[in-house]
Amino acid sequence: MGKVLSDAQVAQYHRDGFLFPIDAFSPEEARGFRDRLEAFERQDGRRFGKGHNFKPHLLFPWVDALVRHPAVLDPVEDIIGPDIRLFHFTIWPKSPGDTAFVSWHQDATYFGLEPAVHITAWVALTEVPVEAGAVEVVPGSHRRGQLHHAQFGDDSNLLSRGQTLTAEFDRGNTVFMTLKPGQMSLHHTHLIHRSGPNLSSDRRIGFGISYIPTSATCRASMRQSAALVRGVDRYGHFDDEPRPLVDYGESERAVHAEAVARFRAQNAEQFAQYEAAQ
Ligand SMILES: O=C(O)CCC(=O)C(=O)O
Repeated sequence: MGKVLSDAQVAQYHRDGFLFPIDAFSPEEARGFRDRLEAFERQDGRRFGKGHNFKPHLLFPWVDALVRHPAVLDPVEDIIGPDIRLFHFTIWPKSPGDTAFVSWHQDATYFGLEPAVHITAWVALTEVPVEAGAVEVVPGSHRRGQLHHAQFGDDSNLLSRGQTLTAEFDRGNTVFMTLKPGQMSLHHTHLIHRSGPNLSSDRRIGFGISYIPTSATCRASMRQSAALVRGVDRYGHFDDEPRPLVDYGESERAVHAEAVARFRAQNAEQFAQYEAAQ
């Protein structure tokens, strides 16, 4: 038995590459998160979306608190151990009726992490039924390791590089990770997954929070930053990121811009190396 997951759940994660639903927050708390996010969107005059959806935990103290919340971190710790850094964070919003989708992919493809032990906690801020474009996964596919991807330009694809799996895989046995507001799923960095457009009448919003054990390294030539969210770091592979003190403050925006620029640079480098190796 781990902190919160049973031995059977941990074994299930290792066998299938995903686990859901996990109750993290109450529906009221999830509504509160959504309200704060949407209040900021109104104030900012734009909605979160592709190109503008990375690392919000560096901008907003309430998001920083969420990514460190035991309800999220305890199940993560049960899988990757007690010393945890937050490597990446993507807000995944889909409006009703728009064409936004996510192509079949494995998260590890351009992350350059070694070993590939990265895990994503996907926290639902809204209802996520199948028709809203729930994340669809291929059970056990993480055990195949890194598979071949190619880049396809499509503005509706929420993946920044439009990376799409080209390897063959079994589509006959997929699972939709449907969630209620406040629930979350966990998935492995090699798990094959995607999501379709939102055909429901409400927005579908998820926080994709990607954690690594502090022992993991990143191959990038530019040193990366990653927030230490639990435990201690005996390795020093990443620079720390300061925690935000006020919503969208000037120094918060500067820290965020620098961290995102570093992430984009490493992502571009991994992509170039990946392409050159094909
Ligand atoms: O939210 C989505 O539709 C896709 C999420 C995803 O690809 C991820 O969290 O890795």
